[in-house]
Amino acid sequence: MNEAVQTSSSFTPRVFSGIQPSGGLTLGNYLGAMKRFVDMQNQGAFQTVYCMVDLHAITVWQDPEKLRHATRELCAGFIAAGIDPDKSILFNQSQVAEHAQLAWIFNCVARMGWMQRMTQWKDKAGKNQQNASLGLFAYPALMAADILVYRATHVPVGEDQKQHLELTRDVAIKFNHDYGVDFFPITEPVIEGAATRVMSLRDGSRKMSKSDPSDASRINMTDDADTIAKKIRKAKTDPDALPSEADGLQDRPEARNLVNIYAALSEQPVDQVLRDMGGKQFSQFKPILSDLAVDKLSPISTEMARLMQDPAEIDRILGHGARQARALAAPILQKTYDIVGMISAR
Ligand code: AQP
Repeated sequence: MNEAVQTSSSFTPRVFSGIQPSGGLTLGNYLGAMKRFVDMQNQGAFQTVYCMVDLHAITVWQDPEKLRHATRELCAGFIAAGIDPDKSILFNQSQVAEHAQLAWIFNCVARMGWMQRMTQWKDKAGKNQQNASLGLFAYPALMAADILVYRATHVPVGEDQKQHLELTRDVAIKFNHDYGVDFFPITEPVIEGAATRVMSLRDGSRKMSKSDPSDASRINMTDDADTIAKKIRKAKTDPDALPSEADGLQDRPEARNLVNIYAALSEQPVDQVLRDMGGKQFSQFKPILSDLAVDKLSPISTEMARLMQDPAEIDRILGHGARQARALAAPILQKTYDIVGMISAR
């Protein structure tokens, strides 16, 4: 074993996670990911590293100006939601070349069969896989590099990213095994809370997504109060009243979704929400949910709009974060190159 390589017991407790600037932030991104990023930052038990994964976003076509705008808006969203650039490292992926460099190594570790099994690849490539980008196919190897270039020990994500996290673990295990080292940690996914999978407001079987063609399917973090209220009012539901216990939500995906959103926004367990709301019709529950959503989301969207008035300041924050990120990533990449057998400049 390479002497310079630390063992897993010495891994610094470190959180990494990212969000694609592939459109505007949704309530799903906020509850499934960003709100929990803030919690982990504030717990103080981890060093926290958060990234706008612009290299991931271009695995499907992005208009360049819209991509730049979405990246700045996402950064504003992180800060408005409570990420403090003095407490967390906050940056965009393309400014830290080590992500792409480690991804190449992992392209040579991961197997074609692993990638072919990824449900996100199958969903996004659809029936026309031959015409999908090579980057979309290799997406999970870049994601493994994002995480392992910091030797992150914990990754908060929504339920949809569970399979990619498992692949990250497989990459770390295979790399460690192939080279006889204990260099990369076997990262723990952190998938917790009532809103690990926020569903579309129009179809309780589909994930709420920023790239869904229907704007009515999602709440955007930039939506104003009237738009939020209208989308919740029009959200698909069923004719029955809310149950008093969680069992009563079985086979009622739209009802379960709205209850989960309420539970996550109000930071209460689902059981408690149903004890309070059980028996109410949706005509009564939806306005209560709207008021809560507006109450929680409006301060964030107002702050995002304020931050977006000064794009130069956002770029400065991203540049500062990228320098901090590179300082962590560069020695880890260098050690990886040493392990693999590359001769580096001395
Ligand atoms: N609906 C969701 N419920 C809970 N968590 C969600 N996340 C996304 N949608 C939901 C979590 O948000 C983080 C960032 O996701 P991403 O931007 O990297 O990509 P994604 O998962 O593919 O999200 P979208 O909104 O569906 O993007 P597009 O439409 O571009 O593919 C992740 O932690 C994710 O789990």
